[in-house]
Formats: sequence, structure tokens, C-alpha cells
Amino acid sequence: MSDDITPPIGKSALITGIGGQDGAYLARLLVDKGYKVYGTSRDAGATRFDSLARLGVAGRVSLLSMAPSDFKSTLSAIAKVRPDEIYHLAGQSSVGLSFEQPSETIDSITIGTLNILEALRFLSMPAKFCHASSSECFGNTGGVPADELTPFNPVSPYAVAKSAAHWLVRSYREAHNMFAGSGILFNHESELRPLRFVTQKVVHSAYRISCGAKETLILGNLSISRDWGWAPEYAEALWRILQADHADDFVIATGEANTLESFVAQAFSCFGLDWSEHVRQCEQFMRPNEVSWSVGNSAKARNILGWQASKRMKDVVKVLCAAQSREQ
Ligand code: GDR
Repeated sequence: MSDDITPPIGKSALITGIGGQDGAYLARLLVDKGYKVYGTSRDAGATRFDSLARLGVAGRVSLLSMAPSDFKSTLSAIAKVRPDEIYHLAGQSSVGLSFEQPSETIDSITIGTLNILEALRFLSMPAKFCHASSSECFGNTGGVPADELTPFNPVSPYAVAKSAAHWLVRSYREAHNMFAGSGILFNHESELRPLRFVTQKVVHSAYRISCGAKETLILGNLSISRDWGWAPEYAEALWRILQADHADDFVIATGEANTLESFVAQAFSCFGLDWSEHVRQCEQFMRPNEVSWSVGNSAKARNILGWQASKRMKDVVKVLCAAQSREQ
């Protein structure tokens, strides 16, 4: 990745959802670049922010409460901080859970994004705005890596919510001349991922089994393919989106598709195990509707932002397995 962008001096940034994986990596990146970083969560006083602590940035950011789905709280937080840049990462992030909690998903993602855009418009603030959009918006891309011109075909409440939020960002950019763009992020992993996402579920289980645990790992559909990248690199992409000359939308992906089965095989082999002896597929973890193949083409990000992924699935698995072994 080229590093030809001059670091800012005296800039401030607000990260919504700073307690999550991407929020924590982005906070570390921005603090290291010299930004004054503010971060929000729904109830900052009651949130543990473990990920910030693990990355050593807990004491280096200012935290405040803001519920993006509540306009008043959003307006107050933005008016108080008046940041130069806003990175909007907050919102319900589990595709699986969105089938159980569709209203909360639409509220937190779509209404949350709309409220921030409206607050910026209401305050006439020139802050640059970056939205974490999702590869889920594309649905199945039929074997062709998705780029910025690929039509959306969302197949879950989560994907519908993200698609609407994505189009709102675009609409505010065009209608109100805002510097507002999206990173259309494909799957990106790290040891900060909660266990409800499949990569950490697999790595943790493989590690326990390698230590002698008598367990079988139960998964849903093993034949799905995903484009798995390394989360810290995706945080860097979000930052680059706001350093570009013009606001725009960018696919952020490795360009490589792998099945869940091959991810599992790789993780188990890192611990000297044969996955097929320890893993079972079960209906219980299958979704009512599924994106079976998801891979992205991030040529535009490479050309305009100078961004490209350096870690692919096998590298990601290795780092996750090493981190898991170290942690114990
Ligand atoms: P995803 O991530 O839905 O792609 O969304 P997740 O890790 O949850 O699922 C990836 C794929 O694995 C299949 N799968 C399982 N998933 C989970 N969680 N648990 C299982 O036991 C299991 N078995 C099989 C899933 O069906 C799916 O196909 C992530 C999130 O970070 C989103 O917020 C983000 O927008 C997208 O990536 C890009």
C-alpha cells in the first residue's frame, strides 16, 4: 500500500460505534496520525470498550453517548464535537441476527445514517462523512467480482438496511453537495471479532480441540464463499476515502473468494488437526436466505486511493490462529 498522503495536524474525527472491531482499529490509526479522536456508543458510561483497551488506545480517545437512531442525541453529539471527519460505523452488524430483529436493524442502520446526514445538513457543517457500507448489498454476484457499478440485490434485512443507508449517503452527496462517501466493505476479520461471526467461532473451537477439548464444531452452510480480508487494512481504506479529492463510493475487498470449508480446513491445519474429524454442518446455523458467493473488485480503490489488501484468507487465518495461541 502506498503511503503518500500527508498526515493531518490538528484535525478531529468522530467515530460512531468506536467500541466495535473497525472502530477500534480506526481509532488507533487516527490517534497515531495525530487526530483528536472522539468516539460514540449508545451508552458510553456503561460500555467496556475492551477492543480499545486491547489496542492500547482506551485512554487516548474521548468517549460520548450517542444513539444514531435518535435524532436529538445525534444532533447534540455532532454539534458538541464539531469534527472535521465523521466515520459512521455504528449499527447492528450481524446478518444472521437481522432475520430475528429486522426493525432494530433498519432503525440502527438506516435511520441512524439518515439522522447523521440530517444533523450535518441542519448544522450546515462541512465535516467529511464516511459510511461503512457492506458487500451484503450486492447479494449473490453470480461468479463475477462486484465493483461500484454492480447492481444491489440485498437478500437479508441487514442488507436491505445497508443498501438504503448507502443510497441515502449518495443522495445527500448529490442533492446537498456534501463530502459523503462509502466504503463497500467485504468481510474483514481480526481477533477483535466477536464469536458470533464465523471466523472467530472456527478459530476458537479449533484451538480448544487442539488443547484436548472433546467438542464438535457445529456450523451452518460450509459451501458459501466469502472474500475475507484483514480488518486493520479496511480501517485504513475508510480513512483514505476521506482524504480523496472527491467524495465517492469504493469497493474494499481482497478480490479472492474462498469457501467456508477451506477457511475451516486452513484453521484446523494451523493447529495440526484434520477438520473433517471435528466439524459438523447443521440446519441450526443456516440462514433463511443466504449470499452463497461474495467477492469484490477493488480496482477503483487501488487506482484512486492507492489502497489494496495485502493479506488474503490464508494470511488472515494464520494471524488469527497465532493470536489465539498467544492469548491463552
Ligand atoms: P457475514 O459474516 O454474514 O458475511 O457478515 P459471518 O461471519 O456472520 O458469516 C459468514 C458466512 O458464514 C456462514 N456461516 C456461519 N456464520 C456464523 N456467524 N456462524 C456459523 O455458525 C456459520 N456457519 C456458516 C454464514 O451463513 C455466512 O454465509 C459480515 C458482517 O461483518 C457484516 O456486518 C458485514 O457487512 C459483512 O460481513 C460484509
